Amino acid sequence: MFNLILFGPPGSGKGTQSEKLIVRYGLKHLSTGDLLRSEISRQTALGMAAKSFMDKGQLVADEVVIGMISSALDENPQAKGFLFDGFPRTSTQAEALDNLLELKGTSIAVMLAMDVSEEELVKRLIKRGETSGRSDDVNDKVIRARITEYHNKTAAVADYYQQFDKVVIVKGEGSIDNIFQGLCKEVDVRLS
Ligand code: B4P
Repeated sequence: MFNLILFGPPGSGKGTQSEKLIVRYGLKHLSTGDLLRSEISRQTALGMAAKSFMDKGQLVADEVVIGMISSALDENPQAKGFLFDGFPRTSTQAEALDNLLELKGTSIAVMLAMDVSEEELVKRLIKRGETSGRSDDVNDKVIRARITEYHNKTAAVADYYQQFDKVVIVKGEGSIDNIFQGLCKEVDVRLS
């Protein structure tokens, strides 16, 4: 199995690049943001509880997202590998993921961390908010809160994988295709 984490702050392009990477490498895409939005649109109890955090730009509780990922791993026993998008976002989530993968006899091959300036992140998210209907993209205050959550809780996840020498920083600004080529280069070295 080849398991990859696509890492970066909100708006760094994780969702955008994941769509392209799963097609190229045949990986199963697991986005906790997408899974949570699907729960919200189906108005499940989990979705309604998550929405109150997401609307404020805060992270959803670790147990909730770890439970979702655990179920998704069990539901895809035939996958040739997973692309984790937006997960793990805390050190607790990272440790839980390692344990879940170990139970399946596999591990994370690499974390590709997308580097994008804060100014560019805010610009992209405000632009997406004009058309996406996403409640967490519409105002500057919530966008800034998401970036603060990233610095306070998520950035440390890169340190966690750094101790195992699994982090590669990739340029996240420029054209979508150029960024994709940079990501593929890193995947290809590890697959060959
Ligand atoms: P996510 O759904 O993970 O979304 P994101 O961080 O906002 O965006 P992403 O980086 O995927 O950006 P995208 O490609 O869309 O999280 C949403 C919320 O869910 C979180 O705030 C949190 O509350 C909750 N959540 C999710 N996972 C969680 C977890 N594990 N634990 C706890 N809570 C969790 O790109 C953004 C925009 O930029 C798009 O409009 C795109 O078109 C544009 N763009 C992309 N690449 C570009 C480029 N190269 N140039 C210009 N624009 C570009």
